[in-house]
Amino acid sequence: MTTSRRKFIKISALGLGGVAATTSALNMFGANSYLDELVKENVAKTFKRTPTYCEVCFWKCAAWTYTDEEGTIKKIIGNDNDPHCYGRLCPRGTGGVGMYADEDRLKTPLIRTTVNGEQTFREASWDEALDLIASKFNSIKEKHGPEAIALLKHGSPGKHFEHLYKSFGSDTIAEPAYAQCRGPRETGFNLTYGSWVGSPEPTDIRDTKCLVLIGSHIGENMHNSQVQEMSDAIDNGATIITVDPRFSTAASKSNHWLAIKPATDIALMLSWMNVIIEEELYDKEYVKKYTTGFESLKNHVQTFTPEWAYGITTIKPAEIRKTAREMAHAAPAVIVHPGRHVTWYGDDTQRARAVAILNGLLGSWGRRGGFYFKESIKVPKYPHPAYPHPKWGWKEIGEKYPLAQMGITTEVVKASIESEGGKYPVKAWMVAGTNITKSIPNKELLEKAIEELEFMVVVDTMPMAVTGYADVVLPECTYLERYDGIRSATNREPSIAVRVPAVEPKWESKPAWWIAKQIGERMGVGDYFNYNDFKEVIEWQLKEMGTSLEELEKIGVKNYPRTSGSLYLKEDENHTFYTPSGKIELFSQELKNLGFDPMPVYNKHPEPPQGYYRLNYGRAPMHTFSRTANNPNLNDLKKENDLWVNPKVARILGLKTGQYVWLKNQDDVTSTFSIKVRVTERVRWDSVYMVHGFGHDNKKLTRAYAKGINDTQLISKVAIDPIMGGTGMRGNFVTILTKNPHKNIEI
Ligand SMILES: Nc1nc2c(c(=O)[nH]1)N[C@H]1C(S)=C(S)[C@@H](COP(=O)(O)OP(=O)(O)OC[C@H]3O[C@@H](n4cnc5c(=O)[nH]c(N)nc54)[C@H](O)[C@@H]3O)O[C@H]1N2
Ligand SMILES: Nc1nc2c(c(=O)[nH]1)N[C@H]1C(S)=C(S)[C@@H](COP(=O)(O)OP(=O)(O)OC[C@H]3O[C@@H](n4cnc5c(=O)[nH]c(N)nc54)[C@H](O)[C@@H]3O)O[C@H]1N2
Ligand code: SF4
Ligand SMILES: [Mo]
Repeated sequence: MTTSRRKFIKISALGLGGVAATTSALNMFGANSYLDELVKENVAKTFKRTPTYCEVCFWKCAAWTYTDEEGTIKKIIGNDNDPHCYGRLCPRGTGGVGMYADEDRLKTPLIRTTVNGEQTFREASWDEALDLIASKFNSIKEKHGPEAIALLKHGSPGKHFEHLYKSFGSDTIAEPAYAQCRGPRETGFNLTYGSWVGSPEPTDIRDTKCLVLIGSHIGENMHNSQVQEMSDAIDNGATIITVDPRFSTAASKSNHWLAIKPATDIALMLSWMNVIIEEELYDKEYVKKYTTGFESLKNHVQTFTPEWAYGITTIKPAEIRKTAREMAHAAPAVIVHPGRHVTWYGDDTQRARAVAILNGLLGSWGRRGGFYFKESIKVPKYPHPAYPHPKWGWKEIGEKYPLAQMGITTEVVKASIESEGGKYPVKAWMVAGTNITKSIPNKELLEKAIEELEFMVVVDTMPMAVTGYADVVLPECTYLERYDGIRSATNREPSIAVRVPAVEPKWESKPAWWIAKQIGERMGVGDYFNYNDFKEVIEWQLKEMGTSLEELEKIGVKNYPRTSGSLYLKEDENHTFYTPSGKIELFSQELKNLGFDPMPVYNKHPEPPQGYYRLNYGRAPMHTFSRTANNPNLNDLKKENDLWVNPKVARILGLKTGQYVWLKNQDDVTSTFSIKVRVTERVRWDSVYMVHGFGHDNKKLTRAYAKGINDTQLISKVAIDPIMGGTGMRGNFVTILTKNPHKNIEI
């Protein structure tokens, strides 16, 4: 292995070069993102620092915001004591100041109104907007019950509105970060180990000898501490095996890149199990002691030989055997990574089960270099009256999916459409910190639901597409301008971090906690918001935890010693798993009882018709979904997405790198905007690839408008996971148009 840590980390350092060169607030430090101690010291001497945790993605790295005497934010730097970032922010975190600085931000509350027969927004005072929301919510509550008011949320603001909702009696809550993201993996691992994977994943990458990434593109997917630990593992000689139809950044750092045919991963994993069992490479002692169903599994995978899998996956039998042996050789210090965004083809819980079972055979759960036993610390609940009990909520709405463990956004959408005939009619939405029109596919259904709603509120920082559908839009201030809940992190050791405002909120923007309290008071549930400032809540909680806000303002992050026992299983231990059998369930009786396959089975998925290519999508290291596309710092680094096209395809269609094309999918949905072609061997000939989050169609996003294509627009067909209701989004096929299909439309 020749790859050095520096080379790997360069993915982000490169990005930051761009930030430094163009953004005055950041260029003082030159092109180095990962600042050395000297620079940190100098900054500390010159500027005031305020603790925060980053909100540019869900990883929530703890950081310091440095401001000068005028209150200008100069720099955001990772907190050295934080296990999420080890003192280093990713390019997005460093560029987070752009979220604050963006002049396109929402500035005042807005209320939908009609002027000369045309619908538009007018600016409104907070009082007017909040009064309107409270009276609408109260009247819907009276007419249909509080349950009819749904919350779609993501990130920190969601927590405050969740409290508001529970206070007035609604548990109709869902987020795209479940059914469009990690849901299937949580259900798959829960069935197998009796435990969610959770965030951050308790993968012991630092000490691993073999890391297997199945479509998990760490490096482009900037899971900060995982990226850093993976660099260390590479330096320490760990074997990296990447299974991806695309030559990802992770693939480029791998010893083995298995360029799998899309949608066939379960076949590959079944054949790995076949080799591991046939060649008796599994951890016999561990399997005997901790698992149940081994004999059934052995019978099940008997025919799934590498030769069988070759015909399905296009991966050579010798390569399958070799990689299976390498994993077993490294075991138990091996991680078959659970991935995160796993809603691909509708059989995703079963694929997650296959990942979980492989780890079970290799004995990596609860072992050094495999998965550690995570721990967090409980933040005491600020006292408030008991919540009322809703008659129905997310669970009932999603009752078709027996193993859903959180709200299913798409079921909430359906429950909002009368003709879908649901028992649980939803009449109003609050959408907070989630850009659902870009994160939930099937636009037609979404628009139908919104059309039928009696009332819709959006709380965002930016005029994202979703705000265009609202009756009332509320401007939240950014994370740099507010107090927020204490971040209690789950890692090797527990830790907490605080978010303290570094600057005053710009314009009329306000924090979510304040908005929630104002609505709560106007709705008559003020008792649940028994504080004037959220600072009081944090102060009380920190005091209960034996510390103080004063202390946390000095240190930002407080680490606590473990109290739950060892990080790994001990030799003489007899660990009980939280499954019905108390063991790791290779065979799932629970699935069988519900009528599902008790062990994963490979089923063939539809393939692209002639002239069409599978639409594949992923992440770029300098952007988070759609939320950063307009961020002045990050937009500088990447303004638009491009379409990866295999040279073979480019030859047939006569495409050249740099040329703009449009896409049309199998349902005749045509992309509004065009995308720049990038001809590259790094993508298979049967797929095209783009980064998610571009192609914004709101002109108020002055930098991001009309730049690139919105992948979600082309995802009109989905495969629903029958076990937990996840939305499989990778079964859409596109054809490439070289001429503008919207000649009459100005774009
Ligand atoms: N086509 C397609 N769909 C996907 C994905 C994909 O790759 N492709 N990925 C899926 C995955 S993995 C996930 S997790 C989901 C994520 O889906 P979303 O949760 O919708 O994620 P974002 O696009 O980041 O939307 C965040 C929204 O919050 C706003 N925002 C940012 N900060 C704040 C704040 O402090 N306060 C408030 N009130 N608002 C804020 C942003 O402006 C933006 O509108 O999408 C899923 N959907
Ligand atoms: N920079 C950055 N980092 C992020 C985010 C972000 O927006 N920006 N979002 C965060 C969030 S919420 C999430 S959930 C994660 C998502 O990160 P991951 O869990 O890593 O995401 P995926 O989108 O599933 O993975 C995309 C990869 O899967 C490959 N792939 C596509 N089809 C197949 C297939 O059939 N088989 C296999 N084996 N591979 C396939 C693609 O080529 C691509 O390389 O990223 C997180 N980190
Ligand atoms: S990984 Fe990057 S964007 Fe996400 S919280 Fe950490 S610094 Fe922020
Ligand atoms: Mo996600």
